[in-house]
Amino acid sequence: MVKLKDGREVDLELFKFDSCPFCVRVMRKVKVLGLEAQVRYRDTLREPGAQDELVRRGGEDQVPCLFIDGQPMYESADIIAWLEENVAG
Ligand SMILES: N[C@@H](CCC(=O)N[C@@H](CS)C(=O)NCC(=O)O)C(=O)O
Repeated sequence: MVKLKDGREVDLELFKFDSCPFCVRVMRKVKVLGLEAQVRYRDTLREPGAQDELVRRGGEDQVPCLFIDGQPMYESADIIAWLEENVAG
């Protein structure tokens, strides 16, 4: 769980793969914010079934996708903006 600036605690799960430059940007932000231990990484290339799960739950076959309490957020710029706005660094 990750504590937000407003005091809420949310579950963050990031679908990604390491050679995706958009994912790298998001993972860098996760690291800068000190959240690496709290965000659950799901690698769609290495983890069998993760890509199918992403499509089933999120509706699109695109990474990065951050699930915030189970709600999908696609687009690296949107994810980074959300992290900057909501998570204390
Ligand atoms: N505009 C998106 C681009 C993401 C993107 O193109 N991701 C690629 C991997 S690097 C992908 O998932 N491609 C699969 C697809 O679009 O079906 C972002 O910034 O997050």
